[in-house]
Amino acid sequence: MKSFIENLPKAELHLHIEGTFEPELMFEIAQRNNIDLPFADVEALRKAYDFSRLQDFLDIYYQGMNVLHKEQDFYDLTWAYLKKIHSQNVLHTEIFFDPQGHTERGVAFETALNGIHRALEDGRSQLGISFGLIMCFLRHLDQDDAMKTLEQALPHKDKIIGVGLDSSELGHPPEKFTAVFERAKAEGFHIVAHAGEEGPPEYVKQALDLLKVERIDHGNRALEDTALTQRIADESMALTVCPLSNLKLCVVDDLKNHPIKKMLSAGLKATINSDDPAYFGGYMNENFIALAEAVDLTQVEIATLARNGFEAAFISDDEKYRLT
Ligand code: ES4
Ligand code: ZN
Repeated sequence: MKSFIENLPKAELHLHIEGTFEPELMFEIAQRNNIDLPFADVEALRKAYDFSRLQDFLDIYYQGMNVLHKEQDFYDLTWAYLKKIHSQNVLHTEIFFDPQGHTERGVAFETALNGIHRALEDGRSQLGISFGLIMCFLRHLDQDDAMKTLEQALPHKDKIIGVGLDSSELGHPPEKFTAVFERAKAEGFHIVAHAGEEGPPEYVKQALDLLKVERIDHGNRALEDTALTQRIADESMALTVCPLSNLKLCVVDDLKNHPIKKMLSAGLKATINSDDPAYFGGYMNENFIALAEAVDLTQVEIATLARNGFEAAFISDDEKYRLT
């Protein structure tokens, strides 16, 4: 089963590039930028990765990205991720970045964008990995701030394929961002949003009805609403599910209780993704393997989950055919 998963061609659709920041690289970049990390060493930092909810993680995640200042820092971060997934037979990746996490500390939008994008281009030419880049709005900030961020992206439509919504979910429903997503859609961006990770089914409905999402990031709590679950299945709306993230952030108490089989048997187009692999204990293969072992996935179920990743990707049918 392990080698079946390792050999399977995979597509990743839910990955925060700032969440791939391994402690070793974080210390290296902190040192060359003369920044003091509030942890003595790599081991002390890893020990802090003990979360009981999303916000516990986000506090450490934003602290970690503070050491990123130069374009090369963003390049190195992205290149390390691409090398890693290349070793795991990931052929296509659609990654998120959080521009406001950088612009609000004085790093230019283009510094982050160009560093990440240049590495993605090199990943395509040197490793054969195709990609899409999606920028997320931080939902704990207000809609005006998101709108300014969208305006910064407009000259870069050749590099950014979509917009998403992430950060603290509870208390920040999708409806807060209706206008900025309407604008983004009119400008031709693909639309996704985190919904139903910690937030109630109502937030998933708002993501569908108000933001007009094309995929739901996480979506676990949609299962609490039977009619909503049926609707998501009927619309072939993909869920980007993140098993090790769900475990580490206590969205599930045990991987054995992960709802992936319920999702599949309800007819939902579930995909498997790593979310923030440096913080949650694994990249694509580790997510597939841990989940398969915990809930006893069959080879057919594993292959379905991997195929769903390509089907739900923002690529042409020709490209899907080439990759699968
Ligand atoms: C995130 Cl797992 C998750 N949820 C919401 N926002 C995020 N940003 C980075 N990882
Ligand atoms: Zn996420």
